[in-house]
Amino acid sequence: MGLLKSGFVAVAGRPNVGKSTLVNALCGGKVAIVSDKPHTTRRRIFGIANGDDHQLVLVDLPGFQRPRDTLTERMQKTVDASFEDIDAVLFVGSSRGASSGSGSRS
Ligand SMILES: Nc1nc2c(ncn2[C@@H]2O[C@H](COP(=O)(O)OP(=O)(O)O)[C@@H](O)[C@H]2O)c(=O)[nH]1
Ligand SMILES: [Mg+2]
Repeated sequence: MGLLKSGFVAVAGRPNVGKSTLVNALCGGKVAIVSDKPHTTRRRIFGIANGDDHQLVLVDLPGFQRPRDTLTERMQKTVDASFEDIDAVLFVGSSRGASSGSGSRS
């Protein structure tokens, strides 16, 4: 058996751009809630994607945002702290024409 490569990958980007959808697709099942409401993912969610020679631990995060109340402040702190323990960042951008997701408020 060959060497198994593994690592933690943070899935980051603005709210509502499809981060949770991507995590579910890569993991082959429903790991994270997908919603057209921004701020559905409020905590880190870990999904595992297995391949023949690799295992990715995908960390689905709340979207980047400018904190405007206690909830969004806590969510942004979760995002900031998550970058300390990971090996790579998978940045997800919106393909809907705007530079940020429709859930962007700032
Ligand atoms: N058109 C389109 N919509 C998508 C795509 N990926 C996700 N969505 C929709 O965008 C919304 C937000 O998705 P979600 O994964 O919850 O975004 P998150 O907030 O970044 O985790 C949902 O209504 C999804 O169905 C995509 O590739 N194309
Ligand atoms: Mg999400």
